[in-house]
Amino acid sequence: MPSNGLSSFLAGACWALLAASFATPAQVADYKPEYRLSTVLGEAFPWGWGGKRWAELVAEKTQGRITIKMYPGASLVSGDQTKEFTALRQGTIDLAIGSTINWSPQIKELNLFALPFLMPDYPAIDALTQGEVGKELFAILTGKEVVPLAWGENGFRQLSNSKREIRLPADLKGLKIRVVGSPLFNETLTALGANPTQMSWADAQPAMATGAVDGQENPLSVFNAAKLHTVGQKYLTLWDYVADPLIFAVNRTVWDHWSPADQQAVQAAAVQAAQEEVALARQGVTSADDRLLKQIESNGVAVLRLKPEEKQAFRDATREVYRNWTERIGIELVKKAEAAIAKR
Ligand code: X2X
Repeated sequence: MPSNGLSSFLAGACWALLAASFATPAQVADYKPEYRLSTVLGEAFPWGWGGKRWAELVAEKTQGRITIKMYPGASLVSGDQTKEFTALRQGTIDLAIGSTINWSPQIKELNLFALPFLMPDYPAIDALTQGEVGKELFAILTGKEVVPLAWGENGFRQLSNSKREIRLPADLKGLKIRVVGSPLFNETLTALGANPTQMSWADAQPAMATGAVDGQENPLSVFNAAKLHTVGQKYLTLWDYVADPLIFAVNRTVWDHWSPADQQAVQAAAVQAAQEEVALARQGVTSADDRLLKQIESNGVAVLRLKPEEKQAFRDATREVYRNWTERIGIELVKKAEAAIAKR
């Protein structure tokens, strides 16, 4: 290259660099100063911890171009967690980490995880979320103006109440149990002889404190961090009847106005935060590591571990509900899920 050719090449390169450095701020100028992330539970819970972690990793990976602020308590939808998905879709919420239960009124396929006794253990959850079923569910969300990025976890939901030990369906007879979200929960608890009543998480705690309801079902991490023993929940049955995964997702319009590099950063941050969040959600609640269970017991809660035949009685009593909801969720999808679990 002749020397004047070289200098004009260098000048050209300088201009290109300069143009690029101008292009970046111009692009960032139409970014919002703050993106609002909705969660139901706050930082004391794995769910809210995961939200904080996502925000932190996004700030790091985008060098501060994207700032996420977390709004726990589903406060962006006035606490009505079953409206979260609609708000995310419409853009009132920019990002969310939502439970499959809370989004199932809008996406019937997400009821899959609430089919009673579908998933016996953690590998079963993973077989769904990390396999074909998870991909299919994400495709459904993508068709609804939402960009799903990663699967987190609330956890296996255990049954607690203030009245008595529950070992068999007959023990549930007439107990008022708070449930959330989908009518599937109403039908399951009704089939077991209980008297379910739907309300948001915000309303659930006062309802337990006043005795308006006798019991509830939530993962042990939630039971412990929310200190449900202080609102009369003295009996806890470990029955693993359903588990709710969480979905890390972004509103489509918000996603589309980010640069490809920032989209990639937000996605990588979601995957990492979700992985760490799932590990945290599973801490202390297994036979190998039962620290959380010990803590709950030390608070005076009677923790009941069911014998296989006792668990089977709950399973038998909910078979009809399982069958009915298989049709509503989609027979193909449920069959695919059952096959993935059998192969785990
Ligand atoms: O409301 C509940 O029970 C909770 C916190 O677990 C969910 O948001 C699904």
